[in-house]
Amino acid sequence: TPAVVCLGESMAVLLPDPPGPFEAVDTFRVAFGGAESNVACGLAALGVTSAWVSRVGDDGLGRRLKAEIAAHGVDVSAVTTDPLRRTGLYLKETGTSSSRLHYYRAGSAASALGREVFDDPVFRQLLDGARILHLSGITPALSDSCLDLVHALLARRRPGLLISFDLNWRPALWLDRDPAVLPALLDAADLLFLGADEAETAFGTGDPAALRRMFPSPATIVVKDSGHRVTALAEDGTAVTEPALTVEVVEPTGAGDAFAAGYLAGTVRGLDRRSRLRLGHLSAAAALTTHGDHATPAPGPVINALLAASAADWA
Ligand code: KDG
Repeated sequence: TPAVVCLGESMAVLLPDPPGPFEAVDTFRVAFGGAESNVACGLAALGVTSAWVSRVGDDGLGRRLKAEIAAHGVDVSAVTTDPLRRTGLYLKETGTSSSRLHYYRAGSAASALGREVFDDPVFRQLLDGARILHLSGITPALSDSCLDLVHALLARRRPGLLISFDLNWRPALWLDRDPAVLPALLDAADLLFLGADEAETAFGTGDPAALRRMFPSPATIVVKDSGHRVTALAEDGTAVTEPALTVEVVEPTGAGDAFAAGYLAGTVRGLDRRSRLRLGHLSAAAALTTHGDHATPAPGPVINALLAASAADWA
C-alpha cells in the first residue's frame, strides 16, 4: 500500500494560452491542480508511493482529472464520484506580474466529502497501510462536512501514523467561514508546513520561533520565509535552516506543494532534517520553473549529489 495518503479537493485548471490577462485571452489550456494531489504527484515523481483521496463529479473533467493524476503514478482507488455535484474548477490568470487564482468550486463534488469516507473499506485499507497522512488548511475551509472530516481524521488516527498539515492559507475560501477553527487543527498535526507570509496574514506572525510557541504540539514545524530560506524547528527548539536554490521563476503556483512532497519523500526515506529540506527545495525548484502546478524533478543521481553537497556548494 502507498506510503503517503493525501486527501483534499483537486480541480480542473484553465490556463490562458498564451499567458495573458483575461480581458485579452481567447484560448485556455486544460490542466489540473489541487494542493494535496500536487503533493501526491510530487511524491510519485520522487519515487515514493502515494495515494490521493477525494471526490469528483460524474463529468468529463472529473474523469480526466482522476486519470491524469493516476497517470502520474498516484493511487486513485479511493477517489469517489458524486452523481449530483460537479468537479470544481479554477482559472489561473498568468502572464501578469503575479498569478491569480479564480475559483469556481462552491458546492463542488469534493466539498461534499465528509466523515462517511471512513465507511469506504478501500479508504480504510489505504489509511491503515500508510506511514503519513497529508492534509491542508484548504479542506476545512470547503464546507462543514469537510471540516468535520478533518476533525475525524485527526481524532481517529492510529498510533504511528504521522499527520502532515500544510496551512495553505486561502483567504477567499474563509470569507464566509470562521478561520478560528484552524489553529487547533494545525496544532494536532505531527508535521506542520507554514509559509511565513501566509502565517503572518493568518496568525499575525511569520517568525519561526513565535510560530513554534503558537503551535507547541507538532514534533516538527517547517517555516518557509520570504527570503526563500526554510527552517525546520523541532519540539526541543533546535532549528535547521536551509536556503533555496536560485532558479528563474516562471510561475510559482504549486511550489509549496512540491516543497512538501520533497520534505515528505525525505521523511519516508529516513533522511536527516537538512536533507529533507534540500529535497524539498529541489522538488520546489522544478515546480517554479514551469507554468503548470508540477514538474519533473532532476534525475536521481543529480539529486543525490546535491543532497550530499557541502553548504558552500549547495547555496
Ligand atoms: O498550492 C496550489 C494550489 O493552490 C492550487 O493547485 C489550487 O488547491 C488549490 C487551491 O485550493 O488553491
